[in-house]
Amino acid sequence: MNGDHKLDVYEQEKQNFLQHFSQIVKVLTEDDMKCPDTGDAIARLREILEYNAIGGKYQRGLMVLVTLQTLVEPKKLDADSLQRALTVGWCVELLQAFFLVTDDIMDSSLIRRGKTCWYQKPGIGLDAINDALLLEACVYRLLKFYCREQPYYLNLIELFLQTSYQTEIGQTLDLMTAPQDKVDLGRFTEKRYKSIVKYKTAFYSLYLPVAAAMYMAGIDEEKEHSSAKKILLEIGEFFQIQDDYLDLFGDPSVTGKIGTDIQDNKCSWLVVQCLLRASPEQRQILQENYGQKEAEKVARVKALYKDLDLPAVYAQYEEDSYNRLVALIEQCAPPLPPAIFLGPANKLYKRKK
Ligand code: GPP
Ligand code: MG
Ligand code: MG
Ligand code: MG
Repeated sequence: MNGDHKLDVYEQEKQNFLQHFSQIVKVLTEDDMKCPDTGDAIARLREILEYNAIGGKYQRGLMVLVTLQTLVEPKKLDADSLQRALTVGWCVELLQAFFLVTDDIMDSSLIRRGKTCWYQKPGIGLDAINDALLLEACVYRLLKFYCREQPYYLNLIELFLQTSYQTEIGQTLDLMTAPQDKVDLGRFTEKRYKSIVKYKTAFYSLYLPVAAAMYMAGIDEEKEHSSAKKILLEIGEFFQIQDDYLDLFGDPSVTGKIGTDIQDNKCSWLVVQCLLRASPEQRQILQENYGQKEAEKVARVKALYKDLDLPAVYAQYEEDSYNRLVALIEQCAPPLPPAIFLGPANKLYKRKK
């Protein structure tokens, strides 16, 4: 079900996608020549791009390209359209880099994509906030440079702006539900969980890349976008549940990051599931150990999750969720090709990073 036996179009396109990055950097740093007074800043921008946009899985960026190739027959995709699809894919990656640089500050994370988080680098610190703002600005500079003349230009700008707003609202919910030094287990409900992940993750990770490709293919009807959104937000919810599971049970050498959800008092899928199953005594253990940085306390919470068989609960959830998703795609995809949803779904389920 994870597509291992099929030709993986994502893997096939990855080289192509990565090769386009040097052109992206070139376009974004060209002012260097014309405007010598900002040269130092542009040199730093290059460094920010190379450190923070590279090293991930590029799934969101590739999704733009792969979706467009599914929606438009190859002979109608000329070289310029492909360049634009690669660029819009990089815009999604840069928006994500903007989110991650700031998210790591807010979550006090140490490692991202197997490297020190940008704000943790000596001499960077909170200047990383401005660096993140530059990454965001690059999204709109690229859209203008490559897509200004396209009929879908305004749709793309509005999509990126709207998605940023939704993600920031989601991050607000995430942070407000995880106050420092105040563990209130009553906040960690399934309902609150679903709202957080829909906004902080699902819009930007799934709907944004597919919707961008739909607009580029000339599909701009509300009806098609709302069915796509329905399916993609479902995949997005699963994607964050997986992220929460891997935060604690993933292998950092594979995920490239070290989990912080227990320490940060986060409304993680694991704590919500734990509360649904905990006895009063177990709830008390959670109350005493959650949301604190001491390693023994984190280990105590992890042991409790294992006592409650949460890894098995997760495996069962993954299976059920995939089956529900396939049914939803059958029901809601037409007239859009189901492949634009099955591709991302098959790429994400059973992932380990
Ligand atoms: C994932 O949360 C959500 C984001 C990275 C969006 C952040 C949004 C901002 C507006 C900054 P996470 O903290 O679980 O991700 P990770 O596990 O990768 O740190
Ligand atoms: Mg984080
Ligand atoms: Mg976070
Ligand atoms: Mg996480």
